[in-house]
This record gives sequence, structure tokens and C-alpha cells, in this order.
Amino acid sequence: MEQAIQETAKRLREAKRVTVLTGAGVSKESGVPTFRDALEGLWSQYNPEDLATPQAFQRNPKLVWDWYAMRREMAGKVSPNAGHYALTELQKLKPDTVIVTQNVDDLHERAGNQDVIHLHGQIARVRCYDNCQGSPTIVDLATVDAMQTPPPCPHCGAYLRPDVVWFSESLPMDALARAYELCKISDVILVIGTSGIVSPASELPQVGLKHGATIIEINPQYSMITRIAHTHLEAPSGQVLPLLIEALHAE
Ligand code: BV8
Repeated sequence: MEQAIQETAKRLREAKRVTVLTGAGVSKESGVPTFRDALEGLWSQYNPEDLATPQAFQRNPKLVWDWYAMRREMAGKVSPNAGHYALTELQKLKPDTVIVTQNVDDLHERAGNQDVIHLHGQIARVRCYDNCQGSPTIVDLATVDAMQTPPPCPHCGAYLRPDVVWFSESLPMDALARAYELCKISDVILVIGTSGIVSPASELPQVGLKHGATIIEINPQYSMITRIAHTHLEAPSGQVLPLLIEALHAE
């Protein structure tokens, strides 16, 4: 691993532009369960794809609202880990580095990461289901009476919903377009903590590869990305990222 760290640090140092793609794994060491882990205990009888869909919300708005309220509360109780902080250091060394995340928590931002693109929205934010004031009609959760679940939109009375992208919903166009563009112009793409299952986010490393980028993966497991990665650092990101920063500073 030591040699792989040194070689990866050298590749990052030489890179003209690095883009970082993250999934739930980067938040794992903060104690945020990955998407599939989040269904332990009382939620275990559900399949994530059965809760994170517009159909599930229409079928049982209270159940879906309560699941997100539980996850929002959990996300609010945890802190960024060493991996998130290392990405802040990476951005200081490589200022053009953009972080494209599938995660709906705000741990990248809380660790001081700049220029974070959320492909799947943010769990801390809620919006009017009908986007009655324009898309998106974000509502400050602190101003609504959460006794009713889901609470009504203060403007039109429709249900409020989490400002996340559900399965079968399109991703925010501007976020996705910018992510694609970045992968086309980056010569190193650092893919951290994603199983590479969910599209279209999972297509981004391939876009980079097609445009000549070096794909570096950090994940303790094999993933759908591993087969196209030039380097697979098979370890937790909270351990590897600080070592990479140390090696970058060593020069
Ligand atoms: C779309 C927000 C166009 C919500 C999320 C069939 C029918 C209908 C649709 C589809 C279909 N087949 C494919 C699709 C498209 C679908 C899709 O990809 N489905 C999957 C299940 C196959 N995608 C969509 O629907 C997208 N929209 O395509 O629109 C469209 C329109 C109409 C019809 C069809 C298509 C929308 C996708 C966005 C869904 N929303 N999140 C919420 O959070 O509640 S996705 C959610 O799951 C997460 O955001 C994350 O992106 C994804 C995966 O979650 P996890 O598995 O937990 O995390 P991850 O994958 O990142 O895995 C964890 C990894 O970390 C593992 O590899 C592990 O080894 C590693 N790890 C663990 N510890 C560490 C670590 N790594 C580093 N360090 C560690 N310490």
C-alpha cells in the first residue's frame, strides 16, 4: 500500500486538474450508514429503492417523511472524518479540485470542502412537493410546524418533501452537466466510497476514462468502478486520504 500511496501522490501532484467523486463510503467513518446500511433496525423491512421514490411518498407520505427525518437527525449528530478534512487539504494543494458527491449529507461542507456539487440533493433541505414558488421551492424547516408529518407547504399547503433526488427522478440538470464537463477535462478522477451502482452518477468515471483521465479508486471493497480504475487503493478513505496528503506535502 505504501508504494501505491507514493505513486498516487505523484500522479495527483502532476495532475493538471483533479475531480473527486464521492459516495456514501466517504461518510461511513463518520458513522453515517451507507444507503443500504440505513435500513437496519425498524427500517430493515424496507428496501431503499422502496422508500426513496415518488411512488413511496405518494403511497405513504408519513412513512417516507419519518425515514428522512430519522436520517436527517442522524446526519446532524455526526462529524466529518479525517477523509473529509484531507479533501480540504487536497483543494488547498490543487485549487481547481471540485468535489462531486452522491451523498445527501453536508459533511464535505462542514469539513471546509469548497465547490461541492450534490448530484442527489441535500437531506437537510426540504421543499414544496409542487415547487409552488418555482423550482426548487425550498422551505426553512425551522419555520414549519413539524407536528404534522409531512408538514404542509406554508405557501400552498401541499406536502413538504426532502430536497433529495428519488429513484426515477432526474438529477438537477446543472449539477449533472457540470459533473460531466469536469470529468471530460480532468486528467485525474479520484473515486471515493461508491459502489458505482446508481446511475447516472456511476457513469462519470467512464466519461473521464474516455477522455484520457487516470481513474484512482479508494474503497475497501471491489465496486463497479474497480474494473476501470488504473489504481484501486483497497482501504478506508479516512485512512488513505490523510496518507496521500502527507505524501503530497513530503515533496
Ligand atoms: C434517473 C438520494 C432518469 C436519496 C439517491 C430501473 C428502473 C428505474 C430506474 C432505473 C432502473 N435501472 C437503473 C435505473 C436508474 C436508477 C438507478 O441507478 N437505480 C439503481 C438502484 C440500479 N437511477 C435513478 O433513478 C436516478 N434517476 O436515472 O433519472 C430516469 C427517469 C425515469 C426512469 C428511469 C430513469 C436517480 C438516482 C438517485 C437516487 N437517490 N440518494 C436518498 O439518499 O434517500 S441514491 C443513493 O444510493 C445514494 O445517494 C448513493 O448514490 C446510492 C448508493 O448508496 P450506497 O450503496 O449506500 O452507497 P454507495 O453506492 O456509495 O456504496 C457505499 C460504498 O462505500 C461501497 O462500495 C463500500 O465498499 C464503500 N465503503 C464503505 N466504507 C468505506 C467505503 N469507501 C471508502 N471508505 C470507507 N470507510
